[in-house]
Amino acid sequence: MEAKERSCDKASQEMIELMAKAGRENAWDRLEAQSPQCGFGKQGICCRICSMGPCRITKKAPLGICGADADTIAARNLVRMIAGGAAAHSDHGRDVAHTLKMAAESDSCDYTIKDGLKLMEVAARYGIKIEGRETNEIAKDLAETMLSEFGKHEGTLISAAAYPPPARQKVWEEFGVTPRAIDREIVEIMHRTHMGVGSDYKNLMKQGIRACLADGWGGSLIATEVSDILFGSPWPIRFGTNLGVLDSEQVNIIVHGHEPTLSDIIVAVSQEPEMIKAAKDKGAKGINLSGICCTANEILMRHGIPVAGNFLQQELALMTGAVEVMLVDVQCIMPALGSLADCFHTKLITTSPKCKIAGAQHIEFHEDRAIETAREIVKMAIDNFGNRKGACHIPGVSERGIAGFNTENIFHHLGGRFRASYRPLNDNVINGRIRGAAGVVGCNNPKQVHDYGHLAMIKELIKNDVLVVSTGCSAIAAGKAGLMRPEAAAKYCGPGLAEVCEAVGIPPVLHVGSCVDNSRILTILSNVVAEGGLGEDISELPVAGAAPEWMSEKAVSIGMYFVASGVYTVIAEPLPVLGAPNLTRYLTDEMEKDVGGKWAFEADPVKAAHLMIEHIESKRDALGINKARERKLYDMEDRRALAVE
Ligand code: CUV
Ligand code: SF4
Repeated sequence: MEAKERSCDKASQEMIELMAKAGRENAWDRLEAQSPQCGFGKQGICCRICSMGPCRITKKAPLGICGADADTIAARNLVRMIAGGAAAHSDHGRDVAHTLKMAAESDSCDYTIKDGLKLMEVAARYGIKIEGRETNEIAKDLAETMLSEFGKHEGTLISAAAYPPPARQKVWEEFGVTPRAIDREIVEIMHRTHMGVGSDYKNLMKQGIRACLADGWGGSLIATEVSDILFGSPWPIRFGTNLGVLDSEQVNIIVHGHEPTLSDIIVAVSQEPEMIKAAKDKGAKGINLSGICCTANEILMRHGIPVAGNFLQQELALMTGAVEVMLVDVQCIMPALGSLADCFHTKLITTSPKCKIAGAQHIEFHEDRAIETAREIVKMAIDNFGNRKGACHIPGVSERGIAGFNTENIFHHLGGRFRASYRPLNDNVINGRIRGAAGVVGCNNPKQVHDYGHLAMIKELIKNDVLVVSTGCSAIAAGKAGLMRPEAAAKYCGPGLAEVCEAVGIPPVLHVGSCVDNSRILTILSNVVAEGGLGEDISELPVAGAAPEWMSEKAVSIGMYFVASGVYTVIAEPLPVLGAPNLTRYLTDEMEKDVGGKWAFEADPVKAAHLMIEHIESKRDALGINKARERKLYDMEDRRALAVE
């Protein structure tokens, strides 16, 4: 297969070709080796839950040995995916909450509270007394309250009552899916899907819904809120992205994975004058830190650290031969990196006790000696600079853009400096300049042309005046394609969206962070509802979600919490349920009656964008904000007329 059929990203194509020439394999090669993939797994109708099996559903054998049918088996498999995804996000949330507790309890901790204002806001939402109290006391109470949200035995999640619109909370209450404790919902999935517990696919899905809500409005939200408190809330910031941000003349350190805790300290340590001097002593021009996947997004949002690439570029980055250290924490790290790093001087370093990889060196990271560990790792990178084998091969491809938007600052811009509220956004949606908004998020998947799904979909949406917010690897794809430059508005947007973007100087695709920061999209939607004029519930808003290249269990949990929050969500690779007709109908249709949102599967990103646009327009009709008017294409005259209005 040609490089062009694997990725639409120039830098990646160059590296894919280089790998082919050098006879080194990557995820695309392994996908070919795996093809054809198992049809039973793909359709979700293979069960390995007990040792009477494995059972798979065929015409001849429509039931497993225990009598489970296709819907039961596929539903159990799907909610177990949600358990995996929710666990990953939430365990991350737990760790940052624990770090907050450490920071609050000790003055000598390497972590401090960087955003006191956000601390107060979040503490107030969690019902913690603020007046007349020291920052550290408040932080300690907040951390402890949050930590108890994971395993408490009574009540429901505080955040599930403190953040979403009241109408949304009522939907969950009536349907019986208000999340209780974060860990509890995940454990209950594992219980309910054990051999011989429930077989009713709808009842299984109900627990999946409750668990994903505990992720989006619980574990992920805690991860985001506490990261802002500890590492500082993002603010619009310029950045560079793609493999061209690597520099052959500097010591290159790449951080990869998902958590900000160590990487944030690495940012500080890599800028220490002694470290830079040490690098220069070794003949390097300096230390060049960059990131991959969501660890990248975390330090991009807060420090403007360049992003070397997204998920499918992790192997390609090593292939440059220019990486002294690739430092990984957790999630989305390919085991393949171990043997690939061995071909170069690159040191692959694992840091979490949860994540050790064959071929990697393990330097365990503990929050109580964060700076010490970070210095050790940066020094290793510096010492490794002289060990490069042969010439580096760095593609000369990079882009620039603006990132750093969040729930609090996103519409500061729209409102101008003196009118920081969601009002201007709502007004622009109501008057139709902006038709609605879409969250385009999620991974890469070698089954799709790398980045193409994200870019084709996003371009189609903004062309039709739909504002896009993005996270994760999707945001990185958009950044690499120049869609996060403010100038992209004039080039790609419809007249209404272009006008709004140009007037306030924002790009048409807003980077709101990492995958746990999808919780920012939930809180943005809550704020839009609260601002008024667009209905009482998230399910009434002219918005839609998509993950055009998803691959991880986290993406399933994210998609499901958007759907369960009332958002129509389109993905390319279908959920593994197509062998289960009733479950498929439930997810793509009937579920909307229960929670206000539903799934759609559409492989073509442009068609998928139009499904989203149709949905947005139908919500506008329902809101009565689509005044009877001829839909027509705007020409330059119209644009000028709009601009002086
Ligand atoms: Ni979660 S978006 S591959 S890294 S989950 Fe990982 Fe962020 Fe997908 Fe990308
Ligand atoms: Fe087969 Fe039922 Fe066991 Fe699954 S739980 S492997 S369907 S017997």
